Amino acid sequence: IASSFGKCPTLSDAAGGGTRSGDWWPCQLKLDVLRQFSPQQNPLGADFDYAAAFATLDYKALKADLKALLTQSHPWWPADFGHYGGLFIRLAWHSAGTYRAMDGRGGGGMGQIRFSPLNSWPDNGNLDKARRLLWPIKMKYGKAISWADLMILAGNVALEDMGFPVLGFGAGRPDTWQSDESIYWGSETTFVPAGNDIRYNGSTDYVARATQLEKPLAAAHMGLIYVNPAGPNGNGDPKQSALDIRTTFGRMGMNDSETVALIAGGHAFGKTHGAAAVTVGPPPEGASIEQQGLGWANPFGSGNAGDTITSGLEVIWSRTPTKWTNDFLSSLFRHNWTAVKSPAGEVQFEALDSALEYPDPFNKTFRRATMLVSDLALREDPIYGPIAKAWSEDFQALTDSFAAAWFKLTHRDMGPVTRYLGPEVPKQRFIWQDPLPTANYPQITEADQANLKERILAEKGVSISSLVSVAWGSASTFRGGDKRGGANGARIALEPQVSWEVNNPKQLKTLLAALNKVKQDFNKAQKGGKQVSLADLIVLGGNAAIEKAAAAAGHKIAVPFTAGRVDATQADTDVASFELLNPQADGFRNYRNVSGHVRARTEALLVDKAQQLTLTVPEMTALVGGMRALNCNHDGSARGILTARPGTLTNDFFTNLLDINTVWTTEPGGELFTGKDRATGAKKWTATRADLVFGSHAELRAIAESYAEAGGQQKMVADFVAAWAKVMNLDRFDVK
Ligand code: HEB
Repeated sequence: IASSFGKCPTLSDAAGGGTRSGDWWPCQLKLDVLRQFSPQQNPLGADFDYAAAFATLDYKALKADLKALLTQSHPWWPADFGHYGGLFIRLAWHSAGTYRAMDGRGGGGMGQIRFSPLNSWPDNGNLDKARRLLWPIKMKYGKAISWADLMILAGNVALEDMGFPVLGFGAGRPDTWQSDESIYWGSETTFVPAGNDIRYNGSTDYVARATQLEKPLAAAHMGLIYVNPAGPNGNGDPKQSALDIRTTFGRMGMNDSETVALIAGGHAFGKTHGAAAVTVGPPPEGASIEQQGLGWANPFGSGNAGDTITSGLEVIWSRTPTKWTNDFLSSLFRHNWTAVKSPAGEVQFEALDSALEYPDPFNKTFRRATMLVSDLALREDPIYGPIAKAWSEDFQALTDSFAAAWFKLTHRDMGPVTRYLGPEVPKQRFIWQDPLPTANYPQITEADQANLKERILAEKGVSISSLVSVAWGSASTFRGGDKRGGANGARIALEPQVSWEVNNPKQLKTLLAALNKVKQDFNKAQKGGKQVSLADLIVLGGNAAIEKAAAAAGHKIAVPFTAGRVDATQADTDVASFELLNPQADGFRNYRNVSGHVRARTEALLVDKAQQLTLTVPEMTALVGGMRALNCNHDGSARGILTARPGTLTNDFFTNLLDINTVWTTEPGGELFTGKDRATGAKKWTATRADLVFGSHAELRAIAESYAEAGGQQKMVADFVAAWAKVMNLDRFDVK
């Protein structure tokens, strides 16, 4: 693959063919990630409201249809053991399992497994068949159920039908209609198992490297959901497999017992497929047109049923592969295991001491017990071992742990519980949901808001730039990937955010003290029980400052505000998990953590942050211009503050950046720049890459021009305010 990598053998002179801009200049800053999922691309319409469509769904009927499908074996893809349960659990798990806690991207929340590269990852082999089996049901219920929800629900119904007590199901995953190109899946140009693992810097020291997996990746190889089932690079070593499992499951936010629960729970069902040493056809994305989106055509025997080749491993874990029992774990500890080869030649384990009592899926014969190398990891690892052993003798404990871990796995990327839909949302709240209290008191009125804004601006030690910086710091932790973060909860006043360098803790604490005073005074004075939260005051303070700064530039504007935010408690805030929201860089506040990410360029990190904030290219541009005008650098530095009147909402950043009379030179390191007067050589400005990119990148410069030219000032203020209000409300899933 490597020599032809990136090249299509069929030349095209149509529809985007030929040598493109990105081929000539592959290092160009890529803005495309900010142009994804535009409403115009949604065939259901720009105004499609999934929650409203879901409300019309006959949920019971849908579940009954899914249940019936499980045991209706279709001859084109017959069900193992007469039950598709294992296949659908694997579909749900592989949908959700790409989630990475570090950047919140991946996961099942957008139905991305339908698109490349995921639809064609080697690890997702034959899940195309699982989706085709679901198609008649999707077709029947139409837009009332998204693919993203349907794939997870199918796993849940499969578990229920096989006797497992799931905790519940929250729907609410609207579909996307294209591949999400914002996700960094790694830099390798080959899929597992041929990987030259760039993510491990090429290291084959499987002990040392396990903890050094490139961030934010959560898979051991390109093309895998987590780890190679046959051990690191297929080396057959269960103990080393455990190290990879710990790192990768840890990267998705699972601890040791959650990890054991997930693997032991999942592999209680179904089987693996490696009937013969035959190479299957290309995956869906590389398959020929007449295959209609199916891939991995299997030339062996019937090509399906007992002749199926998926992973190339041939394992039956349990004597009861279609029932929830403890047979997987009890078998794991009951038997002695010997390394053998699957019919396809892959390393796996077999219990030579086992009776022939593990059922063949089709021919009514029985086999000996078998396990994957990665399953043996649960027995041989010194931490997993005791957990798994205890559960092998305590079925209830395994059941409870798997139920909780499965619910977390499948809902982790959905954000606040206010996004969950449907009749099966569990009442129980979990710390990983970043819980918020409910506001059961009357909200502040518009008159209150006006008074509060005046009060805030009158506080001692409060400045325009501190108000705007703190409101930005509060709201801009939001990540579109998993909908975590945001201004609601005022977690910027709690650990760890209150101590983050990017938040300028000293300035932050001063401002929080002032806002808390305003909060107390207001709430004490209320007779009708009305209250204001710190979270609302932080946003209101930012808005007040922007209105004042716009007025100073001659613009009378009102920044939209929606009250109703609440204040979280420290006890409801998982510090380690929130630390993952600490930005590597925040170009909007000219911040870059130099000890953090080493490879990405500063301007790429700005675009990455803008993508998390679901911004368009013009929104990102207007926000940077405005934040510079408002003097909002995290450290109060003058970098990129290209204005003689900082704290006034002007378009000065753009007019001065585009001024031909300034000549820019690089400081050593390539991160900082000095702007001098072309004629006199006098030093005028300093700036970072997150500033100068708006003059150097042709498309960004084009937008910068639109803010610098005649009428640009007006436009800049309007666009800044709209984008600002959008960011402040990114997490307000509680508001219709
Ligand atoms: Fe699994 C299957 C691996 C985890 C669930 N897996 C499977 C297979 C393999 C695996 C290789 C086979 C495929 C074929 O077909 O061939 N896993 C694995 C690994 C891991 C896992 C390596 C990590 C360690 N799983 C898991 C989890 C879950 C699961 C976590 C859930 C929860 N799986 C599963 C199922 C199945 C599988 C259910 C079966 C499917 C059927 O039956 O089809």
